[in-house]
Amino acid sequence: MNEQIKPQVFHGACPHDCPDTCAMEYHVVDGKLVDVRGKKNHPYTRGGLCVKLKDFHDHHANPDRLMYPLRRVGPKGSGPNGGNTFERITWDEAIKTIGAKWREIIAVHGSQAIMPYSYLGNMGLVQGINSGDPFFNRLGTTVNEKTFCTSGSSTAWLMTHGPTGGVDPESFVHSKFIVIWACNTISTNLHHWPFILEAQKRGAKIVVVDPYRSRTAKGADWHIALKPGTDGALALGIINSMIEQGLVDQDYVDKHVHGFPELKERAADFTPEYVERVTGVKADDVKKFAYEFATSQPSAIRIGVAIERSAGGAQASRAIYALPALAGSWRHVGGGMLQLPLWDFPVDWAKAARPDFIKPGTRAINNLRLGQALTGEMKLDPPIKSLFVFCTNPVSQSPETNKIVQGLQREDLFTVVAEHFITDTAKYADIILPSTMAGEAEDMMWSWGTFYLTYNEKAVDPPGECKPTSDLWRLLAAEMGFDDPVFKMTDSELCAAYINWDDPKMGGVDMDYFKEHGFYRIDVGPVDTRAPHAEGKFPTPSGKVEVLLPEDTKNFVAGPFRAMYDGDQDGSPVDPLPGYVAMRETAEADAELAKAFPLNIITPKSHGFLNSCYANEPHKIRGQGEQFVMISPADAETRSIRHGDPVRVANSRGSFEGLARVTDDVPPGLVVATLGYWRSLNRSDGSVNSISSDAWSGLGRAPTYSDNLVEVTRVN
Ligand SMILES: Nc1nc2c(c(=O)[nH]1)N[C@H]1C(S)=C(S)[C@@H](COP(=O)(O)OP(=O)(O)OC[C@H]3O[C@@H](n4cnc5c(=O)[nH]c(N)nc54)[C@H](O)[C@@H]3O)O[C@H]1N2
Ligand SMILES: Nc1nc2c(c(=O)[nH]1)N[C@H]1C(S)=C(S)[C@@H](COP(=O)(O)OP(=O)(O)OC[C@H]3O[C@@H](n4cnc5c(=O)[nH]c(N)nc54)[C@H](O)[C@@H]3O)O[C@H]1N2
Ligand code: SF4
Ligand SMILES: [Mo]
Repeated sequence: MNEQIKPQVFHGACPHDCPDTCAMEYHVVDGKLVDVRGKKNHPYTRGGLCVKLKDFHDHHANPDRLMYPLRRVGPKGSGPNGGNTFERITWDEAIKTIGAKWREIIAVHGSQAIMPYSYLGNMGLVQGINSGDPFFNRLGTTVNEKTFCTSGSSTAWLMTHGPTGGVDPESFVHSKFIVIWACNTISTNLHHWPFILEAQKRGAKIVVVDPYRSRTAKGADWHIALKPGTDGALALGIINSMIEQGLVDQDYVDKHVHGFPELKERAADFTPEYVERVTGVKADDVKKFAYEFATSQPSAIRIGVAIERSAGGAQASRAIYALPALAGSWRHVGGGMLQLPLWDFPVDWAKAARPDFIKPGTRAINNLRLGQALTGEMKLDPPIKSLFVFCTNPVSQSPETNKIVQGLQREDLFTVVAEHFITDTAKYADIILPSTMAGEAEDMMWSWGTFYLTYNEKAVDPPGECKPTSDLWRLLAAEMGFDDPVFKMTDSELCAAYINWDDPKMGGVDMDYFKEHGFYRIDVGPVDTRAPHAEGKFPTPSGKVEVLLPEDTKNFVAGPFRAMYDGDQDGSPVDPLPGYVAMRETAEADAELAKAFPLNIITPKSHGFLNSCYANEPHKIRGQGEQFVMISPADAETRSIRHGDPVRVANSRGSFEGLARVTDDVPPGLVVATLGYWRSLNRSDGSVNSISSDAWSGLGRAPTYSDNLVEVTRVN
């Protein structure tokens, strides 16, 4: 950057699906984005961005970026890598083509034959995941139920604690015993780490519960390496041991926990010895954890998303959520549980997603079942004839991607993808629409990892013919003849409209405050004195932590991301108590399957990518390394695999290839391959989601990414 010229500085908010929601600065010279930095005066970001975003301005200028609308020419599959061939068209042609095609489909099949498909590729209220809901709900399309992430954890949380954020991540500096449970903080929640280290400096012990030695496990004082998917048994074992050792804060439990006697009975079977057999964690360690967690107050748990990714994930979450209440941790500043601060945000989700536009009886299709929906495996009347994808890349990120690819290749499917790049998904589109990046459009960012609401200014004009997502809905609404006021609002007006300014948590600030300061910490109480449940006050029907649910509680799917839609809830009965549910794919459940595919695989986030973003940039791939498969020395030896060998990971759903990393960071029986790599850029046309299953994990219809068996072989 030329230091001579003083840049113009604009407020930025990282748009990614990341708990940190960094406050940024866009530096602009002569209308060009020359630098993007972390905001120094932000108490959480503290001036630093992560390795993914440290050259965000270059990302905006990536020469591979989509600049113009494209239309497919020739038959499907006639382009590179089995994708389509495209030619440039105008926006006018693109919108008219979409309108004409949709009118045709609606005339024959009805509007539910069209399905939007989006996720948190952009989290913004104006440009992100839910931004299309008002338009698609008005059009009467199938509702896209979104449960990629945290739906199991959130369903369990709402059942147990009600809609409140829990411990402030910044209050962790006051904790004395910090448990990071199924979270790889150093890679996925980087800006929380300094608060944890500060607590450590003040005497706290850091414990990581993770099946393999992640970066974060390596940085902890104590790594508890349990078998994946056995968290429910471990948590119930800790409860059992707390009771046996007389460590329960009975006064807190009597006042603020509903169902303790029943939970005690449930936990009775989970003796430390039994738990050792199930989880692989030594009985003495279970007892030690129970003792230290209960006596080192304040104790706090940071739960990660990965907890929900196996059959019993949400049931395990409920058991973990009980721990701070039994230990009385909630009494203290920095004690309790951090799930998602998002529940406290004064966002008007109903205004943002307009569920009132949904006609009664409209169906919902879950985003993890895209392959089934497109291939006809899911019986649908009408079938899906058009798919509109934005802010997500299902061919990389959804389970059972071979099935999705098969569906996307249907000649009779009209697919539109709004994107930055020709991704693994976009390459199968009929129409591709070029989208703006964060510095090019105005937005308002909530957070699922901090209590800051962050404003994102438009710093530069979009390059080429890129348009903000919000423009899509204006253009398409005009094309489809909708004149509801929401489709005529500017981005500034939408930013303002989606916030409940009268909520006391907004502290009387207004849009002008954001334009001046860029961010605002919602008023949930000061970091250094905040103990939201010292006196109970849980926002549940009983006002208590509900470890025991009313008998008639039904499975429901939680979270604002599912379009606030209540028409298609599951309704299946729920175990009134937390519990341990074994994984779906195990030797016990299916000996034949386990014989063919003896290894369990987990596919956590890559350090150097943000989901599938950046995984097409050569320098980012160099930093992260090509797709690798971590395998234990014992499992490598029996398969004649040496460090660095190309290997194939396969099961009946598909396969992918990567380089073996033989390491005792993973225990025998387990392999680890991180997520995000594009299948088209991998050694073979496959990724970690070629082998994953589209089975739900139970409560909240969460995915089962950690609950899959595979075999690994050397590729000659
Ligand atoms: N660098 C980077 N950061 C990211 C993302 C990214 O792609 N890259 N993605 C963002 C998104 S969308 C999300 S949801 C968050 C997720 O962030 P995290 O919650 O940290 O999720 P993961 O990295 O998938 O998994 C965290 C850890 O859980 C472990 N794990 C897997 N299965 C189990 C299990 O059954 N039990 C236990 N106890 N542990 C298990 C994994 O080994 C891993 O080390 O990260 C966000 N931040
Ligand atoms: N095996 C396995 N699979 C997983 C997971 C796992 O742990 N293991 N994790 C799951 C989780 S937690 C999640 S959250 C999902 C995430 O899945 P996705 O949300 O699909 O993940 P991203 O790769 O971030 O996809 C975002 C896409 O949106 C595009 N995009 C970004 N901003 C914009 C914008 O403003 N406009 C438009 N039009 N496009 C934009 C990006 O270019 C990118 O291609 O993946 C899930 N898949
Ligand atoms: S991806 Fe996360 S850590 Fe990186 S800049 Fe964005 S919010 Fe911050
Ligand atoms: Mo996620």
